[in-house]
Order: sequence, then structure tokens, then C-alpha cells
Amino acid sequence: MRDLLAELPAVPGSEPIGDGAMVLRAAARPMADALVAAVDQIRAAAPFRHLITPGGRRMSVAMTNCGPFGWVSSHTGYRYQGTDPDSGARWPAMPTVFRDLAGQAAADAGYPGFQPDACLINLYEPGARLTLHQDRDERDLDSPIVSVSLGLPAVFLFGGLRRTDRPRRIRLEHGDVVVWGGPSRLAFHGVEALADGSHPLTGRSRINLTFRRAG
Ligand code: MD3
Ligand code: FE
Repeated sequence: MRDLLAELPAVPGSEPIGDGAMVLRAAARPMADALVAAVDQIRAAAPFRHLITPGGRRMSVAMTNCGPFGWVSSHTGYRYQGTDPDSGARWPAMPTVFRDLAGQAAADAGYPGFQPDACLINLYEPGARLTLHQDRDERDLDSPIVSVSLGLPAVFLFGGLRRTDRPRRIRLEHGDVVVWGGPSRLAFHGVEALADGSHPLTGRSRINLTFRRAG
């Protein structure tokens, strides 16, 4: 795994996409099989589920978590917690391949020493989308967020610090890693409805890992 991680900075196509945000194109491809296999282990212990927003709507994206803290939503609000509300058990441990990739990507983007304590895993099936929102439930808003896209491509909406700022559309493909730090950390963002298709590793779905420092 060391050797695979050492290749990260050499992957071409990496570019800043905003103030403090950097896309590392295809950076997770070398370990994509291992990432998907780890997600399979995690989902067996903590299945994907459609959370309910505080407003009472069922999210079209299905979610689970690994690591010390997991993000959950219900009619009572959003929060990070150490246990899966469906089972009462601790979230599955964060696999070493997850932690190493997130730490290396953050360092490559200029944020050394990133040690995520939460990994939210999003499962998109055709039609699933995420409306524009900010991520501000984490206690540490100075740490970046690292996201890893696997499977079907999606159109990511990258807005500004105000909900009304018109978002840019950025295509995220299998293996792309994005690091969101500095001013972009609090940018409004979302994901357009997933187009139908099939991917050899994930079938008719997209999986997105987001690493955070939440606790
Ligand atoms: C920019 N997930 O889980 S990942 C989320 O593709 C979320 O599943 C999307 O937004 C997905 O909250 C986007 C990229 C991402 C994640 C967090 C961010 C971009 C971000 C936080 C601040 C700014
Ligand atoms: Fe988000």
C-alpha cells in the first residue's frame, strides 16, 4: 500500500478548483478494488439506509459510516455520534486503506497531518441527488474534508459561501479525490441526480467516501 500511495502526487490532472479546494484526478484508482471491498465489509455490519431529514423527508442518497464518529440525521436533527442508531453498535472501524488515502490526499493538497475521525459513506443509485447544503456539523471546521468518488460518474455542484451563489458543475469520476479546505470548507455544494449506467466495480451505483474531523 505504501507504494500505491507514493504514486499519488504523480497522477496527472490534479488542479485547484477553488480557494483551498483541489481535485486529484484518479488518485484513488490504484486502490479502488480495496476501497470497494472495504465498503462491502462495512455495509455488512452497518447497512446503508435512507436517513430522514429534520424536515421529515427521506433522503434519496443512502448512507452509512465508519470510524469513531458517524453522521446521522433524524426528525430530531443532524448530529455525529459514536454508535449506529439502527443497531446500537459502534460504527465499523475505519480501514487502514481509507485513513492512509485520506491523509496522503490531504497532505498532497497542502493540508498535512489530517487524521479523520469520521467517514460518511454515501450510496447513490440512479436518480439520487444531494441538494445544495453546507457541512458545518463538524466540531473542527479548520480541518479539510476529503472526498473519494467510486463507480458511476456524477455532476458535483460547487457553490459559494452564500446559498444563492451560482454553483459550478464539476464532473467527478471513478477514483477522483477532492480535498476541500480553507475558504471552500464552508462552500455550499450538492450533487445532481445520478444518471443511470453501470460500472464494473459498483454496478448501478456511485459510492462517495467523505472523510472529516468531526469529534
Ligand atoms: C465541499 N457529499 O456527504 S463529496 C456530503 O458526492 C456531501 O456524496 C457529496 O456533500 C457526495 O456532505 C459531495 C464532496 C464534498 C464533501 C464535503 C464538502 C464537497 C464539499 C464540504 C465543504 C465543501
Ligand atoms: Fe456535503
